[in-house]
Amino acid sequence: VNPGAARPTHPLALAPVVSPPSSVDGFVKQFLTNLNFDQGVSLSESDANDQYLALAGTVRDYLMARWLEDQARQNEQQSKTVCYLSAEYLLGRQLDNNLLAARLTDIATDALAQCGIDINDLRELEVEPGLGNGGLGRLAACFIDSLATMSVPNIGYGIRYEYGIFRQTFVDGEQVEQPDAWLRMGSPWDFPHPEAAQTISFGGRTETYDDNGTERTRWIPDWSVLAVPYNMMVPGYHNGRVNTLRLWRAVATNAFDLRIFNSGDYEESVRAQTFAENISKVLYPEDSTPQGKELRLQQQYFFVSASIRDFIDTVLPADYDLTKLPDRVIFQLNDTHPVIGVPELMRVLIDEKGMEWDDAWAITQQCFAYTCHTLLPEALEVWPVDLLGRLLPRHLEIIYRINEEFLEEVRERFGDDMLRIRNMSIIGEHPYRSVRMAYLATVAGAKVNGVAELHSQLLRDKVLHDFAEMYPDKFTNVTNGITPRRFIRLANPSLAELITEALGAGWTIDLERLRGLEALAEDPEFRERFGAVKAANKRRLNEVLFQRDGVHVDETHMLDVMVKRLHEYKRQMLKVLHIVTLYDGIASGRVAAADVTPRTFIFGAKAAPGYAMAKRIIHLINAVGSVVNNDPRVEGRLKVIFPPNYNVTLAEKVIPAADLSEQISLAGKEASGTGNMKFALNGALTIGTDDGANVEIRQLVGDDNFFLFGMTEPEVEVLWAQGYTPADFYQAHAGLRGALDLISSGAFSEGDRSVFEPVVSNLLYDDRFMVLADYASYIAAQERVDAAYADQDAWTKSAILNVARSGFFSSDRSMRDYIDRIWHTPPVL
Ligand code: BZD
Repeated sequence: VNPGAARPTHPLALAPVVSPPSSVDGFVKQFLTNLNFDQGVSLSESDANDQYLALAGTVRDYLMARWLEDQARQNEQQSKTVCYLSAEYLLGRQLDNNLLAARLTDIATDALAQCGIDINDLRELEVEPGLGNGGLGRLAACFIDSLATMSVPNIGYGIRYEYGIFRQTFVDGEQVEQPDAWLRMGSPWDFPHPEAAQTISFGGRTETYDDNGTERTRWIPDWSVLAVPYNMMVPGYHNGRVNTLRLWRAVATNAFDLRIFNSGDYEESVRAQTFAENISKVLYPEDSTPQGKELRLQQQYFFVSASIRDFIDTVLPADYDLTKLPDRVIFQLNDTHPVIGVPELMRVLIDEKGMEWDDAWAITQQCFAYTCHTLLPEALEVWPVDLLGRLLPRHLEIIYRINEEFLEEVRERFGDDMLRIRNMSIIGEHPYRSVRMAYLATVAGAKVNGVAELHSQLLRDKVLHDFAEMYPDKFTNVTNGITPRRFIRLANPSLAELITEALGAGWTIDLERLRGLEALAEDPEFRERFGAVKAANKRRLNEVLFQRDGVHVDETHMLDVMVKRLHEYKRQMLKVLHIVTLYDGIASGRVAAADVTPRTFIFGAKAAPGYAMAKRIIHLINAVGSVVNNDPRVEGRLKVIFPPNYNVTLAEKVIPAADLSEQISLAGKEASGTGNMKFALNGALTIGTDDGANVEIRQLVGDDNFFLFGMTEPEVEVLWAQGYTPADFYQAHAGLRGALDLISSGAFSEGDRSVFEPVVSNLLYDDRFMVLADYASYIAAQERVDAAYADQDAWTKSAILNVARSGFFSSDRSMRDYIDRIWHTPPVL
């Protein structure tokens, strides 16, 4: 709104925004307009990237009217909004998703064909925004898709990293990281709004002052940056709804320029600019061990402060009574990364809005809820008090006071139990003074949830035990989910069509309807068609991988897939030991190649660049692959494929082709997993431990349709308590000995025994994640897999039952659970 401008009088200026006509002609016209006027080229002169950008712009134009309307309507209705605070959104490609949501896929395809363009050629140009590491970031993307589809008011807040997750390449089998310059060819899906920028401050000191007789505190920061919002559309599926994802980019303030100008040092001024803009430069690629780096804390505060103030200053009306803030917003904390928002909201309410501490705290406690995504103690984020106090001195003071009052409450409740107080304190003392962000989130949040039943139980019993005792009602579970739009409709169109034919439309937004497929599992004709879909998906994968990496997938093989971040707790090593065991059997002559079930093993995994053991395991997988794939004795019956740079785009091709889903983490370590759900919903059978959401998958699909192996979480605890000696398991199992000895011998490293020695000795003498303890059980389960796969018809029946019984894992259901148990945010229709 331009307050200085005269009221418009032209009738068009008063009319609502008009969408282009939903017809091929309408689309062609809009596309050409964009090509000419936005890209500045004629059709005949345009290249594919021009066409892609114009196509994206056209899709955007169709969504625009609803986007603008929905924002206005939400403000009018004063609805409660879910502000999802997440440092990561692993979105995947946008074009197809947005075409699907807006029912434009066929129109766009025909329209482009009439312009002489094959839309498939343009699809391939899109670089996915990889603004996340893995499960946590992908979950955020699924959730905002579901909220839009359910017409629930939501703003996703995050960071617009200039470089997302690194591009992985292999050089001689070893991971080499390349920067992900995803913005290089333009970013047609987002809109910068520099006029809505927020100034975010850092450093400096605090002081108290007298405010008409009351002592108040103010923060005198040292430096600041601008947070510029970039808005992305989040269209709901076939409901016309368009929500917003608002990602912040750091830009230097004028103050920076001024300082430089005054100092007369031009180079210094440019450096200062770079310093400010570094904040949103790159996604940290560590997904489990927080690095405690100052820049990371700057990123966190940067986006959280910008988001909270954006909501208060620009989404709420100017005169809004902030004591009613909990009626209008819930800030959902996606892990601890945004938890600095807690003292930030306190600071805004007290220092800027003049509220009293107790009132501000009562409000804050209703405005936040916290989702925990881990069980690994080393993954729990802590910030050194020194660092936090230097960067955010006022926030540290506020955290101290929250802690004081909290510990007073603990004393009132449990008495002067020093051990308990030390254990529950938000401030840890060892090995250095630090702020425990998970504890701060737990104390401040209205609710705390884990991401699968088992995980939530372990949070209550172990990780946050004392807190659960103190606040039993705070703790709840919401099992993760995945969006069926992207991971069935888009990723597996042949299956989607078969399902629609069988059950009618409607299942895409009501996934429990897949139950209707149960009866069809008994129908031989349906089984045959289902099997044909799987085979076609294997052929499609073969084409993709041949194009991409020059490798072939044999469609007669069982496709055995393990795709996820590389981490020792996820136990890719167990999979390697299985492959080496099979290979050893053939190479030693003990097993005839002809007796081995033909299998292709597909891996996809990025290792954090600083995680040496994970990188060695990647090297080993590639090394085993090049030996196994080239040994004539294997007769092509075993094949290992490891396409580099596993990402959402590749997942969409790999998962629908899989027969077997590997979910083999050590019990009690994988909070939930979400890949496991995608596989089950695409008709793969799972081989898995009793961990994370595997537990719930198995309960739903039934034991007959799931290959369970390994210790349970309590059994893991018992073995640890007894004192675990992995070498005993090595001694006890000839197959395991054979596999480890073969790796040690240099068979996969051209005779150089030193290359994989650290991997083997780590397993023999440490083995934190008990790979050796579960080996025998895993191999036995794989033998059951082989036996089951021999009966293709029975296998297909199981696969159908997996699909039919996994509707629970729709992220629409997750959203309903969050709404019922935590948010209480009705849809706005
Ligand atoms: O979150 C994952 C868990 O490991 C999975 O079990 C779970 O299914 C998903 C979704 O709940 N956690 C992550 O992906 N964590 C990160 O990516 C991460 C990123 C930065 C810092 C710490 C963790």
